[in-house]
Amino acid sequence: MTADQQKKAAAIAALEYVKAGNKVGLGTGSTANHFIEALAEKARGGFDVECVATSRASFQLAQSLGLKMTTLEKQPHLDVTVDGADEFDANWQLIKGGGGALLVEKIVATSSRYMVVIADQSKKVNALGRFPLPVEVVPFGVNATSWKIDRALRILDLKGKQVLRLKDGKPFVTDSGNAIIDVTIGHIPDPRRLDNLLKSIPGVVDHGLFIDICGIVLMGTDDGVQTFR
Ligand code: ABF
Repeated sequence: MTADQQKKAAAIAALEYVKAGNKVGLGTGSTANHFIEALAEKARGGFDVECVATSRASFQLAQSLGLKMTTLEKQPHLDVTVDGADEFDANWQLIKGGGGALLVEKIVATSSRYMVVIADQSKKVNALGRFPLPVEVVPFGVNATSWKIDRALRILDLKGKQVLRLKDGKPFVTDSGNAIIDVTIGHIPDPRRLDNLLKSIPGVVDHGLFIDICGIVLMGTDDGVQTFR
């Protein structure tokens, strides 16, 4: 099975966690796109759901496929969110944000009773940190914020290489108008402490560590979909 087939298998398996009448958070990225397509197909058969998207891209895809869309303003409590991830560990802690939608993804996931993560096998790690940690920052004073991120890492005896994310040669701008610094750390022994330290930095809007947010991971493998809960 290719990674994409594994993603699709996990996405289809996630349909089981969505009940008729649910308010559903739709993730962002190629795995989440498979889920949006599968959910839209089910909805065309008369399965009634209402969805909130985590990015403009997911909104456009879902709407173009005929899914009924709403907003978190109108529906502040969702039943379930299904989203991809860049990494997950044995405790279902995640790194997300490779696609740049981490802030809205975190707001939507934490507004849901349940978060289902769908992934291919490459996303499973023993310890988080191989994937560069995306940190969403206010563009004002970005170098000062970067210095404070370094200081937070030093407190934990970690070293991180920071790179301002670019798109077409210009700083990447998130759907919320912020910048992203990708921090390559390699190994994050205590994701919870790093979560707290990063969140305490003025200028850091949020970051890609999702701690105690995910309820279940569905991972596509060559031998079927594995469930971690
Ligand atoms: C989003 O998409 C992100 O938080 C994560 O960065 C990414 C996963 O990408 P893909 O599903 O394309 O592998 O969920």
